[in-house]
Amino acid sequence: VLEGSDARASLTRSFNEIPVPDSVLARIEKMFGEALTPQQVVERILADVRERGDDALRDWTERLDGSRPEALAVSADEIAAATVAPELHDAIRLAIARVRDFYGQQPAHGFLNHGPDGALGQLVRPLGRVGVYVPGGLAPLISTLIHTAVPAQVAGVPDIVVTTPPGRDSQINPAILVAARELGIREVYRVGGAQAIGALAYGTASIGAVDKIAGPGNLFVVIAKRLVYGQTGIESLPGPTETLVLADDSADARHVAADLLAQAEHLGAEPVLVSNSRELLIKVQAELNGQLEALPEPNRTWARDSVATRMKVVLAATLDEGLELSNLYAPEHLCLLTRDPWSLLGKVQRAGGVFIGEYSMEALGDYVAGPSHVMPTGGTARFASPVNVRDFQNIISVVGLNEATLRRIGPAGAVLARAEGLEAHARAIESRLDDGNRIQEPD
Ligand code: HSO
Ligand code: ZN
Repeated sequence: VLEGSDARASLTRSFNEIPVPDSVLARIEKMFGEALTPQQVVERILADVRERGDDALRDWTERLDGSRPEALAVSADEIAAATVAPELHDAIRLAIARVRDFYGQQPAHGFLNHGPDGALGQLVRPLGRVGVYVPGGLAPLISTLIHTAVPAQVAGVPDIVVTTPPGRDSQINPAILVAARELGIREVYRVGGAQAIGALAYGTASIGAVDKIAGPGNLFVVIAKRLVYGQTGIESLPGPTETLVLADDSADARHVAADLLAQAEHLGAEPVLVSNSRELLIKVQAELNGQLEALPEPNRTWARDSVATRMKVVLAATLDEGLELSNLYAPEHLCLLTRDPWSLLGKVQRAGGVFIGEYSMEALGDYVAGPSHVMPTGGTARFASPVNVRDFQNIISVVGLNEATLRRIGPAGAVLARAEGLEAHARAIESRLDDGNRIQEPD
């Protein structure tokens, strides 16, 4: 249990030091025969995809995911034929409808103000082509496809393509295909990891380059997104997930433990518990052990790894101090399980999402609450936001001034231009100011 300055130190993060588990380094060394950093591995993969296109995608998929898909694109027939149990199909439809409804409420329009100056404004235009990365591997994240693609669709993006790693049989989970079909997405590719990010950024014969890549991924995907930024847009850098639960003595220890475990079962997750009640911390510890043992495999192993290696438990002097620590940590999810959680909302400064009270568990937010579950991780909530409609739009500034305004503000423009030593700028402004026949005195 951490307190005071120890708690502060432990909750202070630096995004430049993404923690790399020893197991990942060992796997790299085994695979490449030398001790490379994850970044060096990603650089190699990206360079290869850039150079050899589809062949590089097949080779890396074979090497890293254990299957060699000849056709990288999932065919229209496969997408049309995919089926899931009716109950799951209904749940997919409900999730899409609720996320769509939520983002329909996000203001996303431009403005053009005609006034005495003439007109000034902003146009808002959807991006043309967006790539959605859907993590595969241990859990096929159906919901991540929905929670990334829907805000892009609400923004009006006409072309959305999905990449996701195939299973060992080269297939994509049918539920991902059903969700894609329900969303009206027609391009789905069987490729994941850094190689997928390379394909989306540079384009290959099979996969056309995109304007922006969205969606979460593992360490290699996050590094690849950082490296291709500029070649293409990046919505944010969501990586391994984390939840900070702030609870007081009124919280039900069973719920607190359940919420922490729901997060812990994600690979690489970091569960954090902060409380001003030592009794609650003790109760949660006991609950956590019991619930962990009751989980089926392989979830128990995943969750135990997160709890044993990354979980942090903090005893705060007061709830206010707890919230201060949370703002320092900038969690992806902040769950408020306190007597009066709404009273804390005004003090929340940095978090991806706030989950208030016992009926708003983060797990519900992962699926059907409404806001996208793709939220800033690793402390990036200091400067980044959850995936939203604005991520998929460009703003275009509009300047349409009239002559009277030019006369009024033009001389100041010319003065600034000369102060910058940019004579041609000053003359471009004055060429119109000097034109006494055309410009009328303002009335
Ligand atoms: N909690 C994860 C998202 C997710 N959970 C998808 C279940 N499926 C990161 O926010
Ligand atoms: Zn989750």
